[in-house]
Amino acid sequence: MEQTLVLIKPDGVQRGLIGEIISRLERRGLRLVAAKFMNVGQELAKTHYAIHKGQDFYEDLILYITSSPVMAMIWEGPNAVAAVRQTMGLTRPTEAAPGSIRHDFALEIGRNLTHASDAPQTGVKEVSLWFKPDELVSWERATDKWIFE
Ligand code: DAT
Ligand code: MG
Repeated sequence: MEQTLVLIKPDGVQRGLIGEIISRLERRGLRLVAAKFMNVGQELAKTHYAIHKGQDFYEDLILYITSSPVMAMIWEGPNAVAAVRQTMGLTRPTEAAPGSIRHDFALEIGRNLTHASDAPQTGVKEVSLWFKPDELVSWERATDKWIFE
């Protein structure tokens, strides 16, 4: 089953949007596999955002993600990566589709509330960066057969 890392970033946590965001992912039909509420250290932040090193927003990105706790989660389902990216909306909130989280709750690219893996292979990499294997819960929902074909 395809898995994706989802982070509710410090702005989402501080603004009390954890429940709202989890609720939208549940409603979409995705299945929660792991969750932890945590502070992000420098090392993890830099590894996670290594691809953006050298960009002019990189230092602010590291400051932002390490500034206050995040809610880190793994969600799974068919096409989980694409589904979650769609539910989050485009990176720049003013370009995000109406009804998406970034459209409905955000204004600025540097305060866009969430992170989600951008491809299945990135999902695999990010899941193992953020979680130990024994933190993942393999389970079946009573509703799975009505959501997963
Ligand atoms: P996404 O979070 O949608 O995967 P990304 O991987 O391109 O977007 O960038 C990671 C984060 O970096 C993004 O959520 C916000 C910040 N960011 C990206 N591009 C930016 C820019 N041009 N100016 C300021 N912040 C930016
Ligand atoms: Mg990204």
